Amino acid sequence: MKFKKNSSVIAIIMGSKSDLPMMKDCIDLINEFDVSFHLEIISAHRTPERLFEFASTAHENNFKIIIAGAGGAAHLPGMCASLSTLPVIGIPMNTTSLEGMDSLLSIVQMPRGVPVATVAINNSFNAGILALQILATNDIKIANKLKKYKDDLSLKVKNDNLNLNVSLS
Ligand code: RP5
Repeated sequence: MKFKKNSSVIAIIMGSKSDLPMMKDCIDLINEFDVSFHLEIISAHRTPERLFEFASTAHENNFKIIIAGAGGAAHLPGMCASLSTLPVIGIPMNTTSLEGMDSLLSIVQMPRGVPVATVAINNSFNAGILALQILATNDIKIANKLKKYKDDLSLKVKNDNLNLNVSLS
């Protein structure tokens, strides 16, 4: 598959269609921030040739960041990090009887020199936030939106405290 250069800033990939429900928070967030993305199922074990093609051309296809969700043996994010110089954010999926611990350890325990920025199990939302924060270092529009998002988080805690007092009285 060939991409139109400059068409997508973030590549969001996942190991299986069964990962899609867990990836939705990330996809919705990036949509909300109006950042273009490419979405694809790429399996490290079932479509290794496609993984190689995608990751080894991701930089020349002008992607800035790869977000990769995978469960079980979860080799997808790590192999992307091996094949590309782009920052890779890995999302461990809870898709097996080990409840995502297998994916977490597989994704986070990368060898020296080949990091994958790993978020919590199933926390694709944080993968989206981290990707946007990386882009915001060079994009004032995204930086301003993120500032507002953080301010809203803070405001929510303040309001929760006000409501705590109300519910105690
Ligand atoms: C991984 O195996 C996928 O990322 C998925 O989380 C898990 C199960 O995949 P399916 O058997 O549901 O396709 O490669």
